[in-house]
Amino acid sequence: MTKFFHRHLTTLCLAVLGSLMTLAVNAHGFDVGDLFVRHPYASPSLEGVKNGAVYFKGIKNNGKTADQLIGARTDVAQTVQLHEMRMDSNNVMRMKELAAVDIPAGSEVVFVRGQPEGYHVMLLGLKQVLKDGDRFPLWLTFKHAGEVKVEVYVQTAKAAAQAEEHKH
Ligand SMILES: [Cu+2]
Repeated sequence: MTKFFHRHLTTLCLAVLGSLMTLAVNAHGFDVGDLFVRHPYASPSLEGVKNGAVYFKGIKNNGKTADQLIGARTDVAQTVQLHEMRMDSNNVMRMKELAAVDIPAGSEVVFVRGQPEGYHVMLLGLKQVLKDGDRFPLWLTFKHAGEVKVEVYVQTAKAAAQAEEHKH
């Protein structure tokens, strides 16, 4: 009886520990110079699908000078591009490659998934399937702050965002 109770308690403790760890991994970020890259994440990819995208909760510029995101690379894709998504006059989402994304001084630029308009880092020619729970490194290059290696968390889209998953 005591043994059973003890085991039960251990399971409970592990469960609590597990949820604390989940809390800890839900928020992650990377500093580079005056910039803070908040929570890089990507959608899981399906077998045979060659494209993916990386998002950020935001890239914040705590400095007094504007910066620009000018490039990105990762080993999981052949080509990485900076993309802007915009709704055209026919309400069709269009994706455009950008040479740079402005990160103005004192502000945070949002790169979240599931928004009709915004930015993302496009992964073209995926070399591996991105599975929920996977992590992979991504290098971001900023004009002034330089290069930073961030860790991208692969995670399933929230229900509300799923309809917005883009394909191209
Ligand atoms: Cu794209």
